Amino acid sequence: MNPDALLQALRDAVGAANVLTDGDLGAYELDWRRRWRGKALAVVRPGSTGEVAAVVRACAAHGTPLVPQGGNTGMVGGGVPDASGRQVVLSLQRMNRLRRLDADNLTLTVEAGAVLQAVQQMAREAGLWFPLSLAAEGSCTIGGNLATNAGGTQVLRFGNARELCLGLEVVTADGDVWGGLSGLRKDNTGYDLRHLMIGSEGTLGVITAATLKLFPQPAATLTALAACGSLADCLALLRLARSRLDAGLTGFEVMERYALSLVEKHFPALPRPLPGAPWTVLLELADAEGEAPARARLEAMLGAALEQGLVTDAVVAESIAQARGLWHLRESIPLAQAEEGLNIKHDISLPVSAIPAFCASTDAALRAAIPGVQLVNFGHLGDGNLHYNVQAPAGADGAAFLREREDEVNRIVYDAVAAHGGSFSAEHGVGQLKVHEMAERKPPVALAMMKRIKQALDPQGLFNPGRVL
Ligand code: FAD
Ligand code: 2HG
Ligand code: ZN
Repeated sequence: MNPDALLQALRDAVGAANVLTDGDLGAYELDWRRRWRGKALAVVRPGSTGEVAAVVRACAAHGTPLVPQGGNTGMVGGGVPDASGRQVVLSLQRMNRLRRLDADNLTLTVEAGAVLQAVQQMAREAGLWFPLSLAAEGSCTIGGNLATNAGGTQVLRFGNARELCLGLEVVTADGDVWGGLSGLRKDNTGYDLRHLMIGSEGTLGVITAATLKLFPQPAATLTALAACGSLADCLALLRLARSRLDAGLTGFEVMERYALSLVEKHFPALPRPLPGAPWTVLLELADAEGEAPARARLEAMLGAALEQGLVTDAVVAESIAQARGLWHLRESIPLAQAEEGLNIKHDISLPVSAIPAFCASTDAALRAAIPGVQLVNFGHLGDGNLHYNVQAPAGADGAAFLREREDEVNRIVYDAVAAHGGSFSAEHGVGQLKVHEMAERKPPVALAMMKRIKQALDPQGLFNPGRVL
């Protein structure tokens, strides 16, 4: 590689002002959790698909790897460069335009760097709804959401980002543009390249635009908080909510007491209804019938749960502001953890029925191995997805704990996940965090097929090397 010649080719491709090499590149080089700090040769900010293709061709000609990056909110270190100083960060942030909104087709076509919240707003302005929602929505991009197949809080009803995408535009490792921006709901013409790209974490191509599914806005959305004595009771409440609210149930989140105590510690101004419960459930109901019947159904369901002893107390938000406050509590957990310091993250999925037994035995195994260990357990119970994060004993340094105990803790947690038929990555992806788990725990035949796909689509290893596989 001749760095000067490459930098000149990149300047020719996107204009000198959009090739950053000097000054503080920290925002592009350090991940959201502050766990991985890399060093980029340059950060390139193309403004169009043609410019992305030109950047890819320039990097290919110089044998220089590219790391696609959206909002840099990923949890697994997939969007930051390594420490070599030889990788180029390809930031999609300037590509954030709305291309087309087709209200009859219920689709929205948008560039990959559009921030998720802006995409939601574009849909809302047309009287429609894009339901993908997660706490990072103010800064994550739709390209990053699709590259990681993000989950979030509405998966129960609408599925992961994958289910919300009908078409993609992608720049390939040859610098070609695949124009797959279909708004079709049916198209069985060979292999589904869209689904291959979604969840590939920037290792197979650069997503430059997407056609997304929209939905009618619900007539009413209601949010409730319920206090439960145990995880088994949360599960019984989920069963009841599903049977009484059916497809209206859009969110079912759980938070263990310690997770909420971190929010209380770091954000003491947030109102905290139902304090002290061992487990707190956040439920959301989106209903086409309207506010009054929806409220009646939700209150009747919670009343039945109280009678059956599944919940000890519950509140239904009376206003949009109150509902936002309840969600704010839940969405502050990742931020409160970040304030507390590094912990050992596990984004796991299990059959929902296996979750209480998994937690009982794994909590006990961890407490036996590490006296005083603290568990930050919360997540999307309705999807069988827990954020089962392991934090150092009180007073111990988080970074040192991570360094010294991560392998041991991961073995305990991931062996238990496997024994219960679960997955070591539910929604955050593999990135650089779980490459070891992929090699060790993914079936060899699946790994071999993935490696062949990677080799076929990116023979030079240009896109995000060392990530995922
Ligand atoms: P980045 O972090 O920039 O990149 C993520 C990965 O995608 C990298 O491997 C990168 O190379 C690749 N990539 C990015 N853009 C492109 C592109 N255009 N083409 C090809 N590859 C690309 N995740 C969930 O699933 N559910 C949650 O509930 C959730 N909550 C979160 C809450 C907080 C507070 C935070 C900080 C993160 C949360 N996340 C969650 C993780 C993260 O927000 C998501 O993974 C998000 O989808 C990443 O989007 P991004 O634009 O920030 O991607
Ligand atoms: C969430 O659901 C995110 O809030 C973050 O996926 C999870 O902080 C985490 O471990
Ligand atoms: Zn999550």
